[in-house]
Amino acid sequence: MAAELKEGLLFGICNPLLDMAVSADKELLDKYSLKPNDAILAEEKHLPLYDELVKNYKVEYSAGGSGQNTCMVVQWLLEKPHLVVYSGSVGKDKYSQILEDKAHESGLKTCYQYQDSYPTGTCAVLITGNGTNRSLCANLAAANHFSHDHLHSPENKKLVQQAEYYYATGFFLTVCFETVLELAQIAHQRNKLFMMNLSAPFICLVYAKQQMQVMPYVDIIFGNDDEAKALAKEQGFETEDIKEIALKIADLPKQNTDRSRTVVITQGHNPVIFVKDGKVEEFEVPKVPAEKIIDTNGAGDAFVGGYLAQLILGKPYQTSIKCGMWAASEIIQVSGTSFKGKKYFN
Ligand code: 26A
Ligand code: 26A
Repeated sequence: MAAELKEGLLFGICNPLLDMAVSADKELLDKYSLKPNDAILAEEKHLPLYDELVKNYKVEYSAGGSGQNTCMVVQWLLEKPHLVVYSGSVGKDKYSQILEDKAHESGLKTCYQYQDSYPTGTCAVLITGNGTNRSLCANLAAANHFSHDHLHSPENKKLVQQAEYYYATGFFLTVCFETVLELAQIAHQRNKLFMMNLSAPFICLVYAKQQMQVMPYVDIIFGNDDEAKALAKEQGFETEDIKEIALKIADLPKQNTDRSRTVVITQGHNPVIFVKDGKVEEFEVPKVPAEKIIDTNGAGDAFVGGYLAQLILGKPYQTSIKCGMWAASEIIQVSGTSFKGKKYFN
């Protein structure tokens, strides 16, 4: 089946980051005013955190960045090399080499922009609660210097124009809104699916304006319950009920009215909420025994990867959700955001 799939059919964009994961405690979270489950941008006050991790903790370094995680999962599941093209900005250093090696090992085609004067971005991953909580604090560095013209070279333009599916994380709105909007408009003109992730509560709050400007182009939106609640609060939905919120997100203005917006909200071990054509459905999450959970870092990204792989194969959404849950359950049973080697059989 995968043999018939065309190279470059999914184009993804996000911040490529090297994850620095540690097993942490409340004291460390408190010291840097971090919540147990969150994803934020590092501010001035967070910068000493990275040195502190290196000095006082056992750091596990691994390829991360939300969008690259998702794109690699799609590659692992569909196997044929270069089905997915991924872009974002990195430095010319050891860290970007790790990210690139990992990406290429998965079969992902990278279309990185390389920065001369900035190091590759990193993300502190503080694991607490026996693996069930992860606090992410990203120091974007080179990733923040992605420039809009990167995708305008003849070579990269071709990569963008050949895609059948587009995926941008909400995280990338903090870096280059123009590029997200342009990809959304290209997808629209070409009548291809444009998909996004809410990515983090702060995106739904601080970047609400950009998020709402691009939302009319979004055919499928992914997110978790915390993000959905943040969006609901910011948009004045006046409800904290995830199903109601999901229905309202589906009903936000849409450019292409020929197909409705699909909304997929994950809630950790609680059911996945799915909205399509004005109908809301719940999907139970298979239990993962507490002793098997190593860390939930990347669970949401893997879910999206599993979902997209089945979407690309033309499978019904029920299969997409099942595969998303399966990929997420694999990720939470390993450290980091990789599970290469195992295969999903429907
Ligand atoms: C702009 N921010 C805050 C971010 C991120 C991010 N990826 C892109 N931009 N903050 C955390 N991540 C990544 O999310 C993955 C887990 O879902 C981490 O690098 C981690 O691999
Ligand atoms: C934390 N616990 C107990 C969990 C999970 C989980 N599945 C089982 N137990 N936390 C996350 N997941 C899976 O990852 C997706 C994205 O968060 C679920 O499939 C969830 O939809």
